[in-house]
Amino acid sequence: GEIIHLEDYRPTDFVLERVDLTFELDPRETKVEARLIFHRREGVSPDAPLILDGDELKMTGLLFDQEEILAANYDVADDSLTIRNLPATAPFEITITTELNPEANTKLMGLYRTSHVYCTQCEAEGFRRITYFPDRPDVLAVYTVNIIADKQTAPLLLANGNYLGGASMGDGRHFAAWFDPHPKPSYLFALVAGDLGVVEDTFTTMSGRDVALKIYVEHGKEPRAAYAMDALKRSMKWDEEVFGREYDLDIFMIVAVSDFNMGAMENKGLNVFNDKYVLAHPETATDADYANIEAIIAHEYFHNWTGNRITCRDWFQLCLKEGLTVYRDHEFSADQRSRTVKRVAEVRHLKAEQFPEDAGPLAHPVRPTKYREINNFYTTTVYEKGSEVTRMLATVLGADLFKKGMDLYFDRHDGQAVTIEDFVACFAEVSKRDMTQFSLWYHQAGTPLVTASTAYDAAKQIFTLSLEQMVPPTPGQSTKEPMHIPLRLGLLLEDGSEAVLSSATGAEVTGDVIHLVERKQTVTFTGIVSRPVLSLNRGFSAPINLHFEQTPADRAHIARHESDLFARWQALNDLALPNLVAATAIAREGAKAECDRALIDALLAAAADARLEPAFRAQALALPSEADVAREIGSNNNPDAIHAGRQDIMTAIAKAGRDIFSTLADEMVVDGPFSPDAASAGRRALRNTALSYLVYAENQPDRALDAFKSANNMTDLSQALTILAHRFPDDRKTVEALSAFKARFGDNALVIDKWFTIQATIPGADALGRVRTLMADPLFNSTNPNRVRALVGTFAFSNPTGFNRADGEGYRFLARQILDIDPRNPQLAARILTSMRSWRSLEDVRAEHARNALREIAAAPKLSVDVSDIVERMLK
Ligand code: HT7
Ligand code: ZN
Repeated sequence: GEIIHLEDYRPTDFVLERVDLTFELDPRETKVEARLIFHRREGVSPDAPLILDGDELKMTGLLFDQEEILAANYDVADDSLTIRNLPATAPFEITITTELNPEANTKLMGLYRTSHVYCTQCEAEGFRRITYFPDRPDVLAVYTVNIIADKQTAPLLLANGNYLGGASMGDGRHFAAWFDPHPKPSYLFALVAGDLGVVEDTFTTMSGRDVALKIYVEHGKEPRAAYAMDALKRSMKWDEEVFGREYDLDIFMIVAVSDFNMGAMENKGLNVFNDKYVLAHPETATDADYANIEAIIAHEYFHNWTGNRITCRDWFQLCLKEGLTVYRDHEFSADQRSRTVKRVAEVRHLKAEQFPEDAGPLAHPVRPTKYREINNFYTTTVYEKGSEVTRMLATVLGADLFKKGMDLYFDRHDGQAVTIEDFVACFAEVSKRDMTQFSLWYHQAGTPLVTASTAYDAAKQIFTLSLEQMVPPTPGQSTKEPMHIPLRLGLLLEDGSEAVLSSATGAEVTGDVIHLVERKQTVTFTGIVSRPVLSLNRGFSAPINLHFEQTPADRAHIARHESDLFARWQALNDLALPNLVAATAIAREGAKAECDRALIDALLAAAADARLEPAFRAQALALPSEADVAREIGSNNNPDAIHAGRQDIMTAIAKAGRDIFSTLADEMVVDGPFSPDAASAGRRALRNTALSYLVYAENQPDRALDAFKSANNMTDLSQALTILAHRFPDDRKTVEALSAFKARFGDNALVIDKWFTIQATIPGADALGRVRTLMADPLFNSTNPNRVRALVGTFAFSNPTGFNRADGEGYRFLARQILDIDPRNPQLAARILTSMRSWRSLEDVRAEHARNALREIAAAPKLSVDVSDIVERMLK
């Protein structure tokens, strides 16, 4: 695992023209023949050898133009194949035969087996585990794929592109041939074979072409794919309407598999999904599951244009496809559901996941310049911050120019493998703006801190806003340049109206956006008739930390009167955080915390405001999480104190709002058959939030138990069980509810994952014992990534008090788990290990234990590059 640098990029010496693959599938002895047609790139030395990538390959044949190659003319190693003395100009064919053992492939990269289905995962560097190949995204070729397999066990043979034909072979086997006319990089290759059920539909594109849509799932689960199919059709329509993008093959297929390292994969015409993001039924899927399915189906579909038609020149450009595609799926969900509620959820997620990454040892730019293991760069920085940067591009340019820039990008770069610079150049060109400073968002890591202060001169009717930005140092980047930070704002006047911002000096102001471009900038607004309340960073227009001392009264004013509803949520959040921080300090002293009346009043006003949609009210009532509080405190953290303080505040709000919550619990009952639509989901969310507060107020389990017994959908059922388990873990009623749930859903792995997760997140020092017991449960399976994430992953990521036990046992447990998982599935091990990314912000005793656990991992023999890369960066 040596370090790869962006500056070392150069194109390949040989151009790949065509790829012909033949797979003879067998669970343990699969034969792959790859026929590759190359020619030497113009200007490349005639001595230059052809060097192909490989990974754990066994080669059984090698031909040059169908003739055997002299041993002197090639070198084969585990990770590369070098062929010398190749033609100077003429095209030539290399035929490589390899033998694979799909069943033994536990890394889930390359060709593997999952529940008797053959499937592939090639991003980022999995194709080299199938055959020797120039396995990099800037090598685009047209593929023909022949698949031969046992007809009985693999009646279904799928690959990218359009179906050419197939037939029986007389020996119990059959074959199918596929042709993908769109040149693609190897990471988008896919093959699936097995015995699956299918849901079929069609979509007529905007130019009138019919596209066959197929979703393949385990037999018997077809009805559970109906929602995914609906989401797919809506995605296809939306991409036509909003981005003008039409689908480009005769068929679009999705296959759901139960062993998968990530959410899903956008292989050309043949997406492969973690079944968690396809299968849904009211009795087994929560509203959050439905929303995730919709978002991920859309995300992978949108990749067809942002990722597949236009792909990345190299893996440093990963955000070119991921950040942009996340932005597109966010916009899709915002259009399909409630824009404000979606934005709140996005910002919550960004702050919970990306901000800690950007503030810790794993911080890296959205467009990194070096990596040891590319799998470790599928990060929330590349994805979510990458999406925010795209959003800012739209904010800086305005909707029309952003659209023009996107159109130019699609037009100019279709069929190419390009860079972030190519992307940004399209927007510079259409807007005639110099985007150099803006591009720092791609290159400088760290969350900028913006400090704001204000002054109002009533006599002159002048309002001054002073802004200062600071980008904190991050690994490898000690000093930073000032960034271009687009801040949307509103000046709310006493009478509830808003000041017009047209007369600003000291900064460029377009509409309600201030462009902060200097380290320090003072903006003056004239004609402001009364002291305004400043609402800054509306809609979270920039992914920054904002430091602005604002009175609780002003925050409450925003929470009540802002026309931007996101800003109202933000104000409630800003009101709550200081209370939670203060409560932590008090809890640390062993005392009980009080809650400010201003916070209680503002929260309850939002809760009772029938003009606000229920989903928004639920978000308003959801206090910042314990992790949010830890981030706000920043250092010397004691998770037990944070937890205790937050419980006190929750209880205070619950007691004060008892009547309101009781009314909401009655009012928000959703009648009629279950529907996953956003409005119904919002009512369920508000009702369950109200229930949770009522249980805090009452401090006894009966209400949650009733909800558990009367629930007729998975959202209500799992929420009730969560309340019971988290608040009364040892109560007999909880124990009974947990075993009733297990008995009812024991045959549904995705639901049992919820059962694991609910118990893995029960707060307190006993959590570890519970997790250990659950690992011994027959329903647990340490080779299935979903199971491991549901139990071990959520314990480490989402149980702050349980995982960060003062005696360090949580960290020692995780270290052992990482070392156990790593040899089987390094990607999974490395990802779960990132749960320790904020270890330095803990108080000394805990940090010391965490460091020791990390050192134990680092010292282990035979670590994967994945894990060693993460652990070394975390200890640096
Ligand atoms: N582009 C896909 C990334 C992905 C992946 C990466 C590494 C290892 C396994 C993987 N499975 C999927 C998913 C996406 O962003 O759409
Ligand atoms: Zn993606």
